[in-house]
Amino acid sequence: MNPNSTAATFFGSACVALAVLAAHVAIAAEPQRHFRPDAPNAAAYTLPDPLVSRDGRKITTAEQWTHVRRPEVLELFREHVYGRVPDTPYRQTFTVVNENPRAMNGAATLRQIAIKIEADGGSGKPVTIHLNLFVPNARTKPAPAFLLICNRSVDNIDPTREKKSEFWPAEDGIARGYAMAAFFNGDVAPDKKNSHDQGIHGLLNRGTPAPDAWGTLAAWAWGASRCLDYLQTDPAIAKEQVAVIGHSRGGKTALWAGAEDQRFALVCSNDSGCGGATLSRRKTKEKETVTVINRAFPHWFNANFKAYGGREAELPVDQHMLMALIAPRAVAVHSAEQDLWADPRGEFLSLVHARPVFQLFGRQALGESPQMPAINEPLQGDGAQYHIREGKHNLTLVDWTSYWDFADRVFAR
Ligand code: GTR
Repeated sequence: MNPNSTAATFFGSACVALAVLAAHVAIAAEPQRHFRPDAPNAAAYTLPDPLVSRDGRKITTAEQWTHVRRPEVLELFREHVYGRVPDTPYRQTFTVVNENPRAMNGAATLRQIAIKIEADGGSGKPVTIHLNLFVPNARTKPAPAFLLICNRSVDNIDPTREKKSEFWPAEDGIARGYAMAAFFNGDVAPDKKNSHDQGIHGLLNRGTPAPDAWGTLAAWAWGASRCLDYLQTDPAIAKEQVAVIGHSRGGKTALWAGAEDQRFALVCSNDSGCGGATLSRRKTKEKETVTVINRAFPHWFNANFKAYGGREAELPVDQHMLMALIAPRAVAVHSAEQDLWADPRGEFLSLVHARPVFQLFGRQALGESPQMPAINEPLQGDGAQYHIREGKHNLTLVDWTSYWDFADRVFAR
């Protein structure tokens, strides 16, 4: 038996079976909801136990998790999935290029910040991340903030607010008392194959990338951390209360950013699917697989990850361990009913199976043997939230509202 698999995983499978059964019962009572909680052909699988170290030791305390197992799991994800950030030294400057204290009819202050990254020694093309930030003017203390990793066009994060989109409903966030920050992922690295000589890869990579060198998701996550570097210097922002949020490929990125950078207090994944919230080992005929994602988007992950298409059982990690890396901070996983490509149930189960790690910190995550909630009824737990919205693959105001509701609780507002 794989030393990373334990009896706990059989218990886990039993929970899965129970949860599946329970969810089917719920659906039978609500035939108008056409969501199928589980694809009928999900094959059996066994997850690695987050609480057994590589040398077979059982992890029983928060301290052991923090000092032994967490660094090990983080390294496993770097080595086998997302890749390692190079240690090339760089310099970073923040320039406020535009400021408007009366934005949004006086409701907010807009700051546009150019975050310029240069390699030490000055070689290579500098990278500039354009951070847009609205801070609520009606506040008595520094505001908690949401940082969106925008993987759609820059129109979605328009600082002039001539164009508005649900993808970044900045006015609504301001009305809720949250600072709203966003950057375009393409500022950090282009979303295209064979781009290891471009963007931040071009600036910081030295020589041919190693099999464990950072992929594009890791580069975007690194960019989110540079935005957080700025946010932590801005006196209008509560620096211990910054959430990172992303949709789809941006959601995968948000989760990895939250794993790599423990300064993010809340991590919000939206429809992140394969390589994000959903379990790689869980297979259904509708969902994206490791083989498919590596073929379509080889640049997102490191070269080592390519070996795991069709061999997911050999991965030393699965995505519940990515959720676990966020503990004891808060994580919200959102899915959409029709987005079977992202595998809502697999996204839910990742959170369920991360619970033992949250429990080391006295947090209950989604609670004991939780059932997948009904459509549009967020399941708010202790340090974790799961929400499945009706509709398609998208980031909508319904999602944002639920993230803000959860953040109100996390930040005790
Ligand atoms: C899809 C991809 C998904 C998801 C999505 C997106 O084509 O297969 O993994 O990331 O793109 O980012 O919108």
